[in-house]
Amino acid sequence: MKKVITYGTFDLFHDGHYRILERAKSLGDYLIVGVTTEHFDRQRGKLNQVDDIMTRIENVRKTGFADQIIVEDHDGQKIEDIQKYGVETFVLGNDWEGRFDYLKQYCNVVYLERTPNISSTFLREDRIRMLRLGIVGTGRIARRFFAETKYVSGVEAVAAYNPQKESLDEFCSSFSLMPFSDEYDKFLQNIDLVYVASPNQTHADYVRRALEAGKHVLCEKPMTFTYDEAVELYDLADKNDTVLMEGIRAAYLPGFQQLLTVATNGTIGDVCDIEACFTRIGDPGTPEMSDARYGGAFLEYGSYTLLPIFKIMGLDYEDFTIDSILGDNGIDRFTKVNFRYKNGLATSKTGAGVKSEGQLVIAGTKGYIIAQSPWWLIRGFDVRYEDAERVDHYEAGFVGRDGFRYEIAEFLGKINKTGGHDYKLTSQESIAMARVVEKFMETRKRQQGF
Ligand code: C2G
Repeated sequence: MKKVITYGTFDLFHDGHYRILERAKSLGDYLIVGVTTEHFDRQRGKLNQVDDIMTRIENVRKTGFADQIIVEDHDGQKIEDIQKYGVETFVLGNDWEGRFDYLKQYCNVVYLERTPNISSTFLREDRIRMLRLGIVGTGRIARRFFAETKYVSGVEAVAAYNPQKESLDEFCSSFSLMPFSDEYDKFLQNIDLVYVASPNQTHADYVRRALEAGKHVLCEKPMTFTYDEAVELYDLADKNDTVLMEGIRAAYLPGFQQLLTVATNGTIGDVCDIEACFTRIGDPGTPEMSDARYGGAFLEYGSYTLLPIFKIMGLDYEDFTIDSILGDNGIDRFTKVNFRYKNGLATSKTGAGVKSEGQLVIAGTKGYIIAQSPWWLIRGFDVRYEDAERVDHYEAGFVGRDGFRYEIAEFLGKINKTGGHDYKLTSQESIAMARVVEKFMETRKRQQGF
């Protein structure tokens, strides 16, 4: 029997998919079709799928060409499948020409001509309106963010806002955006959604005004400095039927989702302790290194270190304490937050102008998870046990440099209601973080003698 294999996402099943399956089948007498999981697609940078995997499998089945349908969920699986199923011919469309030539040592590799003028991307864009994005703040992070918007379909950055004209003009002329240096309301009229990346102390006000104008908002962390304000903003978003999301990038990366699964599925037993550390020695002039009111270690990095703690241990802690060491300029140079839960402990450690091992360690009764720096841009982690010889390594890469595209895709998924239920970073978790931020601000103020 001559076995042929082909793979794909097969999202919004269309004629191009039908035709490749038809031709693949005719190259042999038994066709195996590998349908990708959402997790695998996210790792390889396909972020906007509409159909879930069962729908995609069903659509392949309905063509009648597939004798066997399998699921593709990891890199390197093609080599395994070819050997496991005794495949003679591997088929893919010629948009992949050359990319799978390394499989020639196992079987024939055939690239068939792609059906012109049809693709899942066209169909997706047809279904969803192109959304206009405005960026508030034009500093370092906004630049990195802008670059990643190009990789998410359905959104286009069109305008930027910054009261500081010089920075604004430079940003807008490099990226061909409409500049707005005053008249925030007018800026809002030209867009559908906002990314707020201005200085920390300005976040909440920009967010509120955008929500009031009915715009969807993605805001850099920390979104607010107080619990009440966080509640108020999420309520406002609800009331106006808009999406509000705090931009804690780590939450949206595929590797972080995998880490959460392994931390909670019994692999390491009961979780007893979490230690999350993020430190950086930045440039002396940057706000995080010099702004005693709104900069410093915890405000800059604390959202990251609180994230795994709240995701894994939950929000029902019994108590928490905060301790900081201040630098000469008044910023918190190093801050430790200790949580006590009924059956566990957790520590967040952040440093600005201090360097420590930036790792995430999750201790359990059967073993522990260790994710090395930069675990907030996670690409993999280890599980270790009492038996030091035994180490399970998990790889969960992502495409792009900064992980922004996963956050943007999540934001769009929520707006277009294609992203499913909100679970990666819930409003309750974001509000719980604001409570810690509020207490931190009070503690630091007392310590600074303000
Ligand atoms: N295809 C085609 N004509 C089109 C569109 C797609 O022939 N107009 C083919 C693709 O070349 C691919 C198959 O249909 O062979 C599935 O396409 P996608 O669903 O886009 O999946 P893809 O990302 O190409 O998956 O492991 C996954 C594979 O490596 C590729």
